[in-house]
Amino acid sequence: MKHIEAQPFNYAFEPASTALVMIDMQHDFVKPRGFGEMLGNDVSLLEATVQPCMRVLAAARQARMLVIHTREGHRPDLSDCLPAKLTRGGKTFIGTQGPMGRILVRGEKGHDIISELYPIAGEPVVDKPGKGAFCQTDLHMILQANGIRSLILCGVTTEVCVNTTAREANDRGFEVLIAEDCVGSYFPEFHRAALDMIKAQGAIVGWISDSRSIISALVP
Ligand code: TIU
Repeated sequence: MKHIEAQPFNYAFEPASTALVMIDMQHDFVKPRGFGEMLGNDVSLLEATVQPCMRVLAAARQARMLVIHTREGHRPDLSDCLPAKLTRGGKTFIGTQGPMGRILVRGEKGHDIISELYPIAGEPVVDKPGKGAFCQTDLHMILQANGIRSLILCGVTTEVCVNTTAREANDRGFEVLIAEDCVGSYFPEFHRAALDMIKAQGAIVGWISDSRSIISALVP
C-alpha cells in the first residue's frame, strides 16, 4: 500500500487499482471565447490548474496508472441535451456557433481537450452529457473492468463537475482524492467551500491533497 499526504488524513492506495480522472479540461471551460466565458465567467481563473495537471498527468503515466479523460458535451443534434440544461444561464448557449465551433458540441474544437493535457493512446475518453461523469456514461463499467477502487480527480470546475463526480464515485464505493491545485473554479469562494465539504466529517466524500504530495507518492 502507498500513501499520499492528504486531509483529513493520509490516503492509502495501490497504483494498480487507482485511476487518474481528468475532468473536462476542454477549451470550452478553460480557454477564452468558450462556454465558460459565455456564461459570464473569467476563465483565466482556471488557467492556474493547467501546469499542476500536466505534472500529475505525467506522473500517473510514469506510474502506469489508468488515466481517463472526460468531456462535457452533446450530440450535434442536441437530442441528448435536456431542455432544462439547454436554457440554463437565462439564454441558449449550448449548440450555438462560437469562435471555437458550436458550444459544447462533440466534434467541435471548443469541446475538445486542451493540447497541454491531450489524451494519448490507451487512455479512455468519456463523453458525458451531464455534470457528473457517471451520469449516462460507461465510466463505471470502465473502472470495474480495470479493477479500479480509488480515483484521483483533477479538472474543472471544482464545485460543479468535479464535486458532482466525487459524490457519484463515493456513493458507488470508490475512494476519491481531489488534487486541490489541479482543480479550479470561476468562483474562488466556491472552490474553497467545495473542497472543505469533501473532506469534512472524516472524509465524508473523500480526501484533499495537492500535486506535490501526489507526485511524490506516485514517482518517489
Ligand atoms: N459552469 C461550470 O462551472 N461548470 C460546468 O458547466 N461544467 C463543468 O464544471 N465541467
